Amino acid sequence: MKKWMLLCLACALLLAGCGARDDAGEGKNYADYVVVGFSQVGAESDWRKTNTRSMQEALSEENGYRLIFDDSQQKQERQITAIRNFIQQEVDYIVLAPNTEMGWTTVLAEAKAAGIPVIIVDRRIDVADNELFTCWVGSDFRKEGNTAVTWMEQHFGDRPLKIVHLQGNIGPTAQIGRTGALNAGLAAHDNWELVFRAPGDYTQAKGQELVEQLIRDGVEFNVIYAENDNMAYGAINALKAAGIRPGEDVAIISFDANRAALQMILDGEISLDVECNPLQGPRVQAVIEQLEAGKTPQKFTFVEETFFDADTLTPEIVESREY
Ligand code: GYE
Repeated sequence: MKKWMLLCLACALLLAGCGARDDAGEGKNYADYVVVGFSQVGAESDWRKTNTRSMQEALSEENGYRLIFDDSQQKQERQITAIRNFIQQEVDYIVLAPNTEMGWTTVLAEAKAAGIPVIIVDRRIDVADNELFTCWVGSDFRKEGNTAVTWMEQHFGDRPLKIVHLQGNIGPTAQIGRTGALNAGLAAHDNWELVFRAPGDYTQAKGQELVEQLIRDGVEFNVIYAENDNMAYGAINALKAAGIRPGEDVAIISFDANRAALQMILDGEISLDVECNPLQGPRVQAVIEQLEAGKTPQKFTFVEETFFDADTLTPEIVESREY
């Protein structure tokens, strides 16, 4: 082997050795990072996947974090197990996107006893003692639902509505708020009739299945109120397969406002999409930075949200949409 080749080989071995020096990489030790355990609901929707990505990007090694990610597959028991694992691993912070509101007291008391701050994101938790968590960052789901109901009042007027309601899984704040608003709308309007309601668990497959079944059963309807975009996509597929025109024969009301759904507004298939902002990573990062600096973050922070329909949406907005 030539001299320069030997030199290169020696350098390569040296570099490989450096990389293996510790498992935190780049010569850093675990202690150099802020370690965060994040218990995520699942990967049921595009919103959720964007939310996970936002958290991973903000709490990255480049930014000084070690993120331990756990996907609970929409099961609260799995989230409780994940939190106990985080406590055992002595993480610096726990971030929890709760699947449901109820049932968190015991495990959060364990985190508190271990001295680990808990930041709640997205949906809220219902605990008697709000000192069990440090703060919450998320959306005002009832307001989102109210936005949809007001829009329906203004756009449908006296028209008789036969409404199909696809709910999320039962129990999370997102479902409670969006369902609560529709219930208020139903109670306030004699021309609004609920012809079907069932949980579609926020998934496209379940949304499609439910609407296919309704069509097979011969149920008549002219509005679908889907509590997220993925269920709306499934519903639209089912309608089209049966020769029913979304946006013409049946109006679609949805939540989240992912880019693909906004495109469907431009295409005339979705009538209204109420925005729900999944980009919570930088907000959680800001909260942790405040805590690291010994400051007290605001207890509840609502993210800003809007809505989109054919009157307000432009192709430029769709193109520039981050998710
Ligand atoms: O609307 C839905 C997701 O909690 C805001 O959960 C979130 C909801 C969101 O799966 O797509």
